[in-house]
Amino acid sequence: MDKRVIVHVDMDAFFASVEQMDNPKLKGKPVIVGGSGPRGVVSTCSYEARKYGIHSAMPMYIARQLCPEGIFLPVRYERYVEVSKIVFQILHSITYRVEAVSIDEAYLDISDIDDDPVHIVNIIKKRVKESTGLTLSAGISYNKFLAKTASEWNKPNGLMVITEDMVPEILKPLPISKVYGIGSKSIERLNQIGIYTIEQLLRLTEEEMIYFFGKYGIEIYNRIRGHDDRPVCTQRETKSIGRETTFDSDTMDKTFLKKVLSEFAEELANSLMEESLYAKTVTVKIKNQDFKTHTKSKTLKRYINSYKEIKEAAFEILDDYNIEQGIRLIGLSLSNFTDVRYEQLSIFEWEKQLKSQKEETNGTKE
Ligand code: TTP
Ligand code: MG
Repeated sequence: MDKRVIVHVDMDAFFASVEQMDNPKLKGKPVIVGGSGPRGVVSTCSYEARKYGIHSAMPMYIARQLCPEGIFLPVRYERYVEVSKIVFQILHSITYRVEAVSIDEAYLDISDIDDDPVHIVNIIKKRVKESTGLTLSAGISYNKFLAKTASEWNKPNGLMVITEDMVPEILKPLPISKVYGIGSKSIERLNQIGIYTIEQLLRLTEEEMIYFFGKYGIEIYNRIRGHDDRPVCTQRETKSIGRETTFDSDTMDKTFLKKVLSEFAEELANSLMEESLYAKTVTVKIKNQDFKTHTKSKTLKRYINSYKEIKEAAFEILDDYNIEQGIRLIGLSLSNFTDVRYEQLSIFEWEKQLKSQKEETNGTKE
């Protein structure tokens, strides 16, 4: 197999950075985001606060003791989701091969993009900075484990490449906790026999690895030697997405039903865009006065993702439906997905576009 090009990106001090962006007075200050109750813990804190020894999962009262002058803020999860969506849209504009690991972390497989990976990552960083004001750290390598190791290398705002010739030397000093697949129980057992670093772990034989890690032994044995075949999973768990509503009173009014369907179509189109998916099957669900449910589906010749196309397919289904009694509920759903690229601009086109946007903005300011 040809060597892959895998990128791992992770936003820096994510929740705290969003707070600092939304309130610039907080920039450069120790900001701690977390639970406010008596048993609240730190979700995260700004790099300024990390200097005081504060970190995620630490009880808030300890953080207050360590840094009384710190700015302690509650978690505004919805706001972070909003920002996360913008970041993921940028990632999806580069490739559809994006695996979301968490709200602020993703893997990208850019093996099929014929461009310098560092250039691509710099474009991602630049775009994220321009759209959200935030920085991220990125790692580039030929598998997931090494890409993640690289992104953690020089946070914040880091960019690190791990090439084959750097392995395993670069991994040797790292603590065993950095190896994906080694849980806290195994760490404890290994520490007990004096193994703390990857360098020490590299001395174990395959049999010994199996003894410590069971069926994952060989996987971990290979991983610390720079072999990791885990794919970047873009596969959707989602089999269908849909919206439905029950009316206060039953209706036979087609114009009204179409209005409801077009609202649903708009929401569903947005969801597809966010996840860079296309759908091929459109289904309208109707529950009648007599509580009988009818579902009518239409599988199209091609994959669609726009509001207009979804709406038109939904209207066609409704037009074919003979309304004989009052309708209690109507729903619209999409299934049969593919994650083909959606109108992906090449990186160069995209840079051109950014440049012209900038010129336009500059122009209007003058
Ligand atoms: P992380 O990426 O682990 O942390 P971070 O982005 O704050 O900092 P870093 O620069 O080291 O990447 O987690 C992302 C967000 O998830 C983080 O901003 C807050 C949230 N989070 C919790 O709520 N609890 C936790 O224990 C951790 C680790 C994270
Ligand atoms: Mg992060």
